[in-house]
Amino acid sequence: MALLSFERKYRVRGGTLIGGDLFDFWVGPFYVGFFGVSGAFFALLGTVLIFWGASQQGTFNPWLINIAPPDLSYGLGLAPLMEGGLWQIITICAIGAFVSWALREVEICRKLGMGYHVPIAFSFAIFAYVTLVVFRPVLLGAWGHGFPYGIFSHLDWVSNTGYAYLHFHYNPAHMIAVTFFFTTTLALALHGALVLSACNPPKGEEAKGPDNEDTFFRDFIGYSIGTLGIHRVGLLLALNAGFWSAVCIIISGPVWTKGWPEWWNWWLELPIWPSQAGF
Ligand code: UQ2
Repeated sequence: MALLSFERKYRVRGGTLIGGDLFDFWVGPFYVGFFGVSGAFFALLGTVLIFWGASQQGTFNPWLINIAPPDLSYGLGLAPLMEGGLWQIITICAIGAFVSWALREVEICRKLGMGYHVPIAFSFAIFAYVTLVVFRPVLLGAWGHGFPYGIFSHLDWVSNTGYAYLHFHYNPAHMIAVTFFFTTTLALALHGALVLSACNPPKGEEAKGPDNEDTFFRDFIGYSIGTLGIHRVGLLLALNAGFWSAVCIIISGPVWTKGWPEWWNWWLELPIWPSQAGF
């Protein structure tokens, strides 16, 4: 559809969640809405605060900037700006920006009469982030359990947190999450390769369609999941990757405080082993 007639059909009033007509407009190609304004506000404020924090610490080296959460001794209280308070405000800004972004997606879905799949998918990513910096710190009783905002510093946090449980790869939910991440890349590689192989032929050759795509996989493994189905599987795999990531970190500490390798002792304690039955 030509852009102008497309705009007449879809650049329509309504669908806003709050604010009514007040922010119901576009800036260039971008729909604004109340959540475009709130998103820009939180994103800008959070970014400015990161750079202001960096200036107070004396480095703008992007590898070394580090906005750390408060010391554990502050518990769930407020900390002075340069002792984690900045991290607390930036965390509020980040959550405000992420949630605004998701709700702006919802408003666009409503305008266009589409399903809410995209904002629901994004909400899983937000959920994983909030689990790291709010849910788990609250359950453990201190904001200091959140991760620091910095390139190397957050890597150090991941490493330290992993070693605190001796070997994080023995975390069963981590195993499930990793499996979903890998399967997501498998599915996307299959899908991307299949679509390009059919729809992007060399110059002069005709493009093939879904019949060829189906036939390739029926010849290959006796089954094709179909053009709609592959997207359902893809969404399911990706959402599960994010969800089990959140589960694997929320159970580390609040549920299980020992090393993860030891969790597997339940296997040796099953009543199927002679030693367990007293033989
Ligand atoms: C498919 C299909 C597509 C695809 C792909 C398949 C025509 C364009 C990739 C094949 C996918 C299968 C068999 C499922 C893979 C499942 C997992 C968990 C990796 O059949 O229909 O549409 O892109």
